[in-house]
Amino acid sequence: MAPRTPPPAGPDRSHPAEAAALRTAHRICPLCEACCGLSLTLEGERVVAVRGQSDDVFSAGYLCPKGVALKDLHEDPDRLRTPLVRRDGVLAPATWDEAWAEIARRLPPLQAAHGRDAVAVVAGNPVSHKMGLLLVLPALLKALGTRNFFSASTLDQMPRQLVNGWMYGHWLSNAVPDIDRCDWLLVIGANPVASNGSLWTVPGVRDRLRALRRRGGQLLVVDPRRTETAALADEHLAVRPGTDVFLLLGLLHTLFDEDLVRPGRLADLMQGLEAVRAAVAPFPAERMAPRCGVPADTLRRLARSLAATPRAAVYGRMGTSVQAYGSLCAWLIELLNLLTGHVDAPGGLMFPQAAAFAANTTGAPGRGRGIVTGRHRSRVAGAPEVFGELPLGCLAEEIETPGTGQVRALVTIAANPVLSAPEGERLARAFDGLDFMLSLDLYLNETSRHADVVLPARSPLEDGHWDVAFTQFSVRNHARYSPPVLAADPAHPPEWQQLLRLAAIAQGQGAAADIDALDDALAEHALRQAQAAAEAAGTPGIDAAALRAAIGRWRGPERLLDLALRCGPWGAAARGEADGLTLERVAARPAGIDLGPLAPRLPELLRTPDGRIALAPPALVADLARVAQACATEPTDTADATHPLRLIGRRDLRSNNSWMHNLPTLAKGPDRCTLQVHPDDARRAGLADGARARLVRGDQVLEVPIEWSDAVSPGVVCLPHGWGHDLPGSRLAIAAQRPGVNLNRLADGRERDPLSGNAVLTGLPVRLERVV
Ligand SMILES: Nc1nc2c(c(=O)[nH]1)N[C@H]1C(S)=C(S)[C@@H](COP(=O)(O)OP(=O)(O)OC[C@H]3O[C@@H](n4cnc5c(=O)[nH]c(N)nc54)[C@H](O)[C@@H]3O)O[C@H]1N2
Ligand SMILES: Nc1nc2c(c(=O)[nH]1)N[C@H]1C(S)=C(S)[C@@H](COP(=O)(O)OP(=O)(O)OC[C@H]3O[C@@H](n4cnc5c(=O)[nH]c(N)nc54)[C@H](O)[C@@H]3O)O[C@H]1N2
Ligand code: SF4
Ligand SMILES: [Mo]
Repeated sequence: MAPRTPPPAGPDRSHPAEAAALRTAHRICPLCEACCGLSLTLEGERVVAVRGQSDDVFSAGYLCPKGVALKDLHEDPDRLRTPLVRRDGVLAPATWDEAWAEIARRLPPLQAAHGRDAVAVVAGNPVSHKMGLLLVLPALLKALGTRNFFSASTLDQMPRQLVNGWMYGHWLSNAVPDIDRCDWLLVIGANPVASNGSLWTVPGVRDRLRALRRRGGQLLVVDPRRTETAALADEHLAVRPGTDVFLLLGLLHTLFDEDLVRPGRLADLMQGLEAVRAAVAPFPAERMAPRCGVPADTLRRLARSLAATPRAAVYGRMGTSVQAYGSLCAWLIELLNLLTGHVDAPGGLMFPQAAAFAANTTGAPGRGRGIVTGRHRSRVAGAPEVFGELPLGCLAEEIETPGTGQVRALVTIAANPVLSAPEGERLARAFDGLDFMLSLDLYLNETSRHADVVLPARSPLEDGHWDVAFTQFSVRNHARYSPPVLAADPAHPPEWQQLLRLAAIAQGQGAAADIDALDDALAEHALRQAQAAAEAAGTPGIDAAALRAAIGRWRGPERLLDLALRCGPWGAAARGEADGLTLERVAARPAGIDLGPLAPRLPELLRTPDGRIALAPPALVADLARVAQACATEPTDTADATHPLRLIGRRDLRSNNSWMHNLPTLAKGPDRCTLQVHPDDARRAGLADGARARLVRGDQVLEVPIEWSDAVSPGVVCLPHGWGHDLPGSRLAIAAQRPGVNLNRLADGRERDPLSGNAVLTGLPVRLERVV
């Protein structure tokens, strides 16, 4: 991959005095899944420049404008530096002691009076990027003991996790396209050139896609919009929003129909092939084509190419996930790859092997407990728990509906559901009805403005960093750790300590609990788990006393990381103290340690009870009944005459979900919150390019600027999510200047994929009206 580093506004090195005062620090970017290595130039405690770290073993110098904006984020005067506590209805700055005292005064009595489920937790997207949050959140959830746990996963990737779990035995056993060795890549419902990849940690993806084509490979994109990724492709297929299940069934049916099923090396590991054949039999390409808008001969041609190309992969993401058929889509995509022999094969889809924290790497190889869902259900809708979570689309009704188990208190952790979840306006009203709300956030924003106490996170540059989640989805195995770049105010506790203190309060230990003791208990717990995993794996036992002493130089998440590295596949426990990975050894190499290209991991990775790949999980096969039912009606472009258009989303390189809109370097440039409309539809509605229009769904109306664009298909309109920064009580001065509108006011929390609970966020039925 060729490094691509935009020229930063660098320091003047010709001036000796200035050059002497400068230092550089390596830092992994925590903002998106690409996990780029950045090189920061610092003068004292001031960030002077941000560049891509060209010798980074993983990202080789790539970065995007958001990485550069870490400087803006650090300096943003609106970023919270002290806690806020509501007094007489107003959120005012408070000391940490005052904030903890207020939480201790209000939270435990609510638990005592109304039960553990009365406190709900919402964890947002940045949790998966911060080791201090991700590694300590389980301790908080255990202390709270609530079933009402929600996260951004049910606005996003829960279908894929569920399918991973059912087929391979672990939620996070997620195969990623082995892009650098791939010759044919079908991208469905993803726009990695703008998003920088998802469940696929692949920095510099644009150059890697270009390289694929340069070596004679083919890139195909299935998307209702001709995206930045589609613009690079050999072929763009404009699928009708929400109809991928038909397209995928048409492809899979063709594999059986034309005798193209070749599972190859994995055939003996697979279980359920005949059940799949029977299940897809009613869905031939010719019958599916009119429903998805892609001709049958194209579907057949694609299926043949996939089967005939030795190094090929189908990659599906967001667009296929946030649909009513999200889990079916994830399953069918996996089947296409498996049945053509492209899983666990170089150039196809491969399973990363993370150096630390990967559950599919620990314990007995090749077999496990598998997953279960539905251990409990949401109180109002009866939605099943999946991966310990309830659907975020259920949160509003859980707060609003009286009765035993009603949610009366809420903790949001790096989450902004007022903008990112369905029915934002309703959620905001519901939050005002809570007895207590606590937000851990960087900002006073659309969600945290409802809180009674807001606890600020430190600037990311003040935390150490290891990607707990994304090393598990990376295109190459590697180990990189960044120590804190800048010193934090000692009075400002890191988030892991905030979570531990909160856990202590929830357990009745009060606000003055001994955090060091809780931290020690956390490490002891992890040590016991590591011991149990080693025993289950039958590997040489772990000497707990020696390990405890070895990791003792670290505290908090770093200690857990050192332990996980030592006990991981490249760790000192397996490879000896002299050669194995330890945090010290990783930290000594700021540009990272390359652990090589992805290597085959089946059957070792499997954690299903029978040690096989479950091709036909019964719940997924049964869910095809919904598709059969839909196929019983005539295919139409529009289901609803009053809402003839379909609304889809859009990501922009300079934006990140519902935040970062307050950072000057990202906020400049053209308005990003525009509604793209095909010129034919715009003319029909009498809407000029640049005009304002009313975007209507039921009784919800958004007034939006129109942007004519033939990148969207006729009948499709496209608006980014995460906007709507004009709500009173937020403190986001720059974002408020061009607030945009909240797309998710048009989403409906009841519209979900029934198996995973994932929200439907694409293909929303809407109409356009002129502003009069
Ligand atoms: N219509 C529509 N809706 C969508 C999507 C879509 O494509 N279309 N995408 C969905 C997806 S994929 C996701 S993941 C969700 C994301 O939705 P959320 O999980 O709500 O995440 P963000 O919108 O990124 O908001 C992150 C919040 O965390 C705060 N924050 C940032 N960094 C930190 C930190 O280090 N510590 C703390 N404590 N707080 C921090 C930010 O200020 C912000 O309040 O949105 C979903 N919503
Ligand atoms: N710059 C930037 N980067 C980000 C984020 C961000 O907000 N901004 N968010 C981060 C997060 S949390 C995530 S989860 C990832 C997501 O990363 P991706 O999965 O790449 O998500 P999107 O970029 O939203 O791409 C989804 C694509 O699906 C298309 N689509 C919509 N409906 C349908 C449909 O019915 N069928 C098909 N086939 N396609 C459809 C959309 O037009 C869009 O091009 O990005 C991450 N990276
Ligand atoms: S691509 Fe993602 S990880 Fe890389 S600099 Fe941009 S935001 Fe950071
Ligand atoms: Mo996401």
